Amino acid sequence: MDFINMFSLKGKNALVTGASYGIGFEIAKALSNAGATIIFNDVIEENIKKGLAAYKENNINAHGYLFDITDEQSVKENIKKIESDVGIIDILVNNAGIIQRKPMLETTAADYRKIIDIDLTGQFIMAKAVLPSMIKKGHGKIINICSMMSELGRETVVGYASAKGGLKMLTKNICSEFGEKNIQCNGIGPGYIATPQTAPLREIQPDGSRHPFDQFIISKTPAGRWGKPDDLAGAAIFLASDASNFINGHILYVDGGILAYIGKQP
Ligand code: NAP
Ligand code: GCO
Repeated sequence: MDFINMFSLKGKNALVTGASYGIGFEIAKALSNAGATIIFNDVIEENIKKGLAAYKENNINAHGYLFDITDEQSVKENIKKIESDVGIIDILVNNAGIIQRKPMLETTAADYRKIIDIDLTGQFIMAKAVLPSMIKKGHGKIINICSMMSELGRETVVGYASAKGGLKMLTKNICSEFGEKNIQCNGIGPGYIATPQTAPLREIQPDGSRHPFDQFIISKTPAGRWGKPDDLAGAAIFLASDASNFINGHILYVDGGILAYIGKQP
């Protein structure tokens, strides 16, 4: 196989969760550029419409579905529908997720459960729903969107860090259980990426200065900048393609070097 074909996703169906905008949208665009047919979901109908229009603007004929990744029954029904409307899913990107920033002592068990549900249990439910057809077809790629918080802790994100740490292990466990079936499950661990999720951390202060967290992230990132959603495109295409067929259970950090660095010296 020549090296370009190795990265080609022609003839593959890719489902990216929570991909009306943000990181999911950019990953879906990248997979489409590599030849895949794009399917995405969202929990808000209005966002599906906006997502479909945004894909169209980029000349992508995407298929949008309204369902919540935490609702096992609805996930099963929608995967069945996608398989009959579009075909078997060759690539699942578990991208949908939320964050809550609160000190641990103010975080209720209900807050914590909600984050674990959306950022970890939902990914299990999605993987479980697509695996039977992948097994039958004899191949499959699952990419879990992990985080710096799969490796590092920080104040105010206890539920998120617990979920993203768990997602790293869900990745390794799916690899362990289904590697023999020619299914690869890997993760992408984005650094700090400029999206609506991180907008509050970059808000300009009333005196016109940059948010202290914004400055902190720049000083912690050897690249000296926030990531852009399209910085994740190469990693996504690689892990979705045949080029990564013997890579399994790996988390590929795309973080401008954060995890390698102690931070700028004073
Ligand atoms: P975002 O801008 O907040 O987008 C998240 C998407 O997930 C939205 O489309 C959202 O839909 C969807 N979603 C939320 N709950 C859902 C559910 N129950 N079922 C289906 N869809 C749901 O976030 P992002 O920054 O692009 O992040 C995407 C992923 O990357 C997340 O897993 C996040 O944790 C991870 N990540 C982000 C960063 C970063 O710096 N931004 C870094 C590392 C990892 P609605 O808005 O319509 O509800
Ligand atoms: C936060 C951020 C992070 C990032 C990302 C880092 O409040 O610390 O939102 O958690 O979004 O996951 O990789």
